[in-house]
Amino acid sequence: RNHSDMIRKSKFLSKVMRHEPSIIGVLPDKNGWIDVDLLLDRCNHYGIELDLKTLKYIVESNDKKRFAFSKDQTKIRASQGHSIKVDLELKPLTPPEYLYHGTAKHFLKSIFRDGLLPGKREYVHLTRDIKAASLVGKRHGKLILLRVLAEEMHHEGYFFYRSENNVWLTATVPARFIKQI
Ligand code: HQG
Repeated sequence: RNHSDMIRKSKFLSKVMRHEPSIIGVLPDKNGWIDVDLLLDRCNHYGIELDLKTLKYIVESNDKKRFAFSKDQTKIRASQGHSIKVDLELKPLTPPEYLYHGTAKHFLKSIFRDGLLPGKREYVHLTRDIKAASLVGKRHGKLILLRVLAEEMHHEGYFFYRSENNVWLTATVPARFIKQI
């Protein structure tokens, strides 16, 4: 299999399942699920060649496990990162003491003024893994690593969720819970 072709298809699937299902004319259900056969059919019509075997390969080999099949394997969705409104049916959890968020220097002033905001997405994305946070931050510019006092936020009544692929999600992070590291 051609690696860069898999990456290209995986990015296309992220776009469809997280942000713009309408580009191929599918409508995810309220929990974000799309029928697998329909997805394959619509992708092929759109010009993205995809069969079930390749889709399964993309799901399994994805570096961040971005997609998940339903239990009965008939549906698929993105595990996090959505800008479309989806109910991922995540239960609130007690977070670890610290979570990390990678961002860019040019956002810092505004982050320390307004806190971390979800922007176009449904949630602010946080991780336990400093390395993963660094990679995310670098995509935006000169890397800045932020430590979020997650346990303290939790004690003050803020809700935390963890996606299927272990990304921590919360609505917003007020500036007083953020420390630059
Ligand atoms: C920043 C990856 C100014 C925020 C990761 C970020 C994640 C503010 C950018 C997922 C701000 C939004 C999400 C404020 C936040 N003022 N800037 N008040 N509050 N920002 O792409 O977290 O590889 O929407 O720091 O693992 O970078 O795509 O979010 O820099 O899960 O699967 O606004 O992307 O997953 O950028 O990334 P994004 P993100 P994938």
